[in-house]
Amino acid sequence: MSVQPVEHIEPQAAETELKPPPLFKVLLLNDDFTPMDFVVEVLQRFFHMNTERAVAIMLKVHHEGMAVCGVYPKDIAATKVAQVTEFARKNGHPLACTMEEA
Ligand code: TYC
Repeated sequence: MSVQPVEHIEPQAAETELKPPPLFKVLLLNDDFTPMDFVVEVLQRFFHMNTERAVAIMLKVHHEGMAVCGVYPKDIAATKVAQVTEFARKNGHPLACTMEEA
């Protein structure tokens, strides 16, 4: 059996083109009950923000209704949402965290 020259088996460029994986924004939503200090702790613990940035993002959510906490590949974004939601519920707060395609 003869080996085919590679130019005869190479797929079309369009078939092999690799798209970058889609990214997802992780969002925090405002509510009337979750304490501001708790939201700041969430942003520091799960999104690795310093205090100044965490306070700024918390206040953006408080005044504007929502803010982006970070942008990640899908599985990492989903893990952040799950971790934040579990942490909030375990502490008795209704804090809402969601994700949407960037
Ligand atoms: N609005 C809340 C309060 O006044 C604070 C808050 C900020 C809650 C951000 C949720 O994602 C949030 N205690």
